[in-house]
Amino acid sequence: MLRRKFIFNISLPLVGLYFSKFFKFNIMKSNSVVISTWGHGYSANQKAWSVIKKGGNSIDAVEQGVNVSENDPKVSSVGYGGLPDREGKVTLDACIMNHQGDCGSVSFLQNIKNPISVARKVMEKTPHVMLSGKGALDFALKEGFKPENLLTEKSKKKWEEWLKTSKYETIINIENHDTIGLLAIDKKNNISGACTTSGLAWKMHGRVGDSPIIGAGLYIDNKVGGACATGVGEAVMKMLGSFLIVELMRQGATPQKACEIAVKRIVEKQDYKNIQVGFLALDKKGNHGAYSIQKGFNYALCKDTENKLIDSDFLV
Ligand code: SD4
Repeated sequence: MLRRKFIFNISLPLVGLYFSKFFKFNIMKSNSVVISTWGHGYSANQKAWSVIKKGGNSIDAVEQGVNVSENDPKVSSVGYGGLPDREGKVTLDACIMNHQGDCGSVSFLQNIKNPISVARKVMEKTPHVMLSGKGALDFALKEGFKPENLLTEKSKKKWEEWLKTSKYETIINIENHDTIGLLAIDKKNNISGACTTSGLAWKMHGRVGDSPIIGAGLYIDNKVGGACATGVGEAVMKMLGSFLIVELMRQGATPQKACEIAVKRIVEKQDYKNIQVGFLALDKKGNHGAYSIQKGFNYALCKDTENKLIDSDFLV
């Protein structure tokens, strides 16, 4: 009798502990989120989310997510089908950063459809952060990437049309500024980010924008969160927008407030009338922010299994 009572007394708390753990596990809310720039981010999010849903890492999610835009010839600002420079050459910039603070980047890369995957190889297989131009191409070929012509018939026609006037101007929110920046938090609560682009259409041959520059086009700090940028890269490179946003969040700003401060920093110092810049930010709790200079910036947000396109708030 006494023995039975003893077993009952010690087993009851153990059973309680077991169930409380089980219950806690079930109610523990995952901070998993995927967020990316512009309308084509929707399909990229879907891919990234499918990786995260299966328990995959955020670095795989961001790479495979933006690969979708890189591979899509209808997206005329990223990878295959990207609009060329003034000489009719498609030149690509990309960078990637993981939760451990490792990063890789390629700039002025030609003939390789998936610059983000080359950037990841730079991160994982070289002692460097950034490879550029012919060196980046040689490295990609050595790693088994296939060379291909990235100029589609449609992009070629647009370039030939542009050549008739050869007028260079940045046009707000049209497809010459649709870089994809994508940030993701996985089930282990680790954040990674990727940013990939063919850059501004009709740029000078050799021009590199903000997208492959760590701190400008993208920045991740697993203690704080991440940020990415789209729009006229020159404006972002002058103030390292993504780094600034992460540092503002570190000091306590919400992701939204941090994006707003970054946009204000641009307009205080630069002529912003004819340029668009948009920022996205994510903190480690899964809260997001988005803000742009002008109307027209949108983004895709995937959270709790819902993926939706949202119009960003803007300054002017
Ligand atoms: C660049 N930031 O090369 C890129 C272009 C871009 O949305 O973002 N387009 O300057």
